[in-house]
Amino acid sequence: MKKIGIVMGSDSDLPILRKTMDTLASLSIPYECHIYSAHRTPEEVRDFALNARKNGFGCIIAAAGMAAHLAGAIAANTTLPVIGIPCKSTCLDGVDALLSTVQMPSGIPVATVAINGGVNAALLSAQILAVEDAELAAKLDAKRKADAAKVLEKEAALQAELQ
Ligand code: RP5
Repeated sequence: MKKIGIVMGSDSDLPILRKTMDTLASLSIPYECHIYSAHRTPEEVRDFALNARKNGFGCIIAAAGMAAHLAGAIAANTTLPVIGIPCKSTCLDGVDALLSTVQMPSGIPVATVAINGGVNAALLSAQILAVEDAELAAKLDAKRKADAAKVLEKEAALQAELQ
């Protein structure tokens, strides 16, 4: 199976990426996780992206806050799918990072998930790998069924309480 590459702009983003790693681990998907910043370590970001395909990655998740250029900078140097997570930092509630990540110019796409959307980034990367992996697709189906069952249990508990 191809690996998922996870890159975050700062260790202050790590709590969000822990959810990404946990979700990938729950699906037995291999990943690597790195701290590289589009602004503070641009050379490392470029090298990672340029070599990602030959290094066995199938998809890259890039998380950053503030003027979040990390996902776009990675996407500029690879044709692997790139998923951007806008991270909420101290100002503007993460809307700064959301707009910086989602508003890519034509030709260089980034699939942007919700602000702090670490879980969905992992699930979307899994769905990308599952296009060519029936076993992984079956795991994703099973997870959705389990998630639905949990909601219906809560619904049943609520209805019992309200009677
Ligand atoms: C971004 O700036 C990082 O991704 C982080 O979300 C934000 C703040 O970084 P630190 O100042 O906490 O290192 O590049």
